Amino acid sequence: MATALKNLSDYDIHSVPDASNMRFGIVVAEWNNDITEALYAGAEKTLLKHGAKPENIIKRYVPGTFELTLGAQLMAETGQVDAVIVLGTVIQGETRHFDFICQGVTQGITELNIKYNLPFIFGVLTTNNKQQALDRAGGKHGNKGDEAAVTAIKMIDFKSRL
Ligand code: DLZ
Repeated sequence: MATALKNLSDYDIHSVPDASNMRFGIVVAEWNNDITEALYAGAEKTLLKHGAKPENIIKRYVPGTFELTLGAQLMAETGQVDAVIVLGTVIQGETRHFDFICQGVTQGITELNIKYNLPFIFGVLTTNNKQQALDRAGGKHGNKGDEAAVTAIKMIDFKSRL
């Protein structure tokens, strides 16, 4: 998503289905937790805005973004959710660790989408610095958590209509 052109929190409210009967699992990485909590706040607020019931939103933590894949798989295997949202923030450091984490989680979440009959939504920020992450976690470019929540609702609805 080209955030320079699009605010992550802007969407057509009328295009989002009612979420009152949907169940969501949200897996949050503890690394950069000030940012990932802001992503969660955005996602939760957006789900509730579209009718999701608080008791149908399950939140769990994993240590870092690299662990989001297994966390999401374990969440899916509970059978208690219709979609899993993963929220993480990877900030470029001095080593290539950034590349390996980003590659690992991207591939991992992609594989889960294919392996399970369930939407896994990629709410992971991958930025050059902390300010870019803050800008996308409720700052001037909106909140990636909002975008992830809307995508989860739309994908559950998509599946239910097939
Ligand atoms: C080790 C590491 C580093 C350097 N940076 C981040 C980061 O920016 N964001 C994040 O979510 N996690 C980071 N981690 C932790 C890894 O995701 C993972 O938890 C560890 O490598 C242990 O598997």
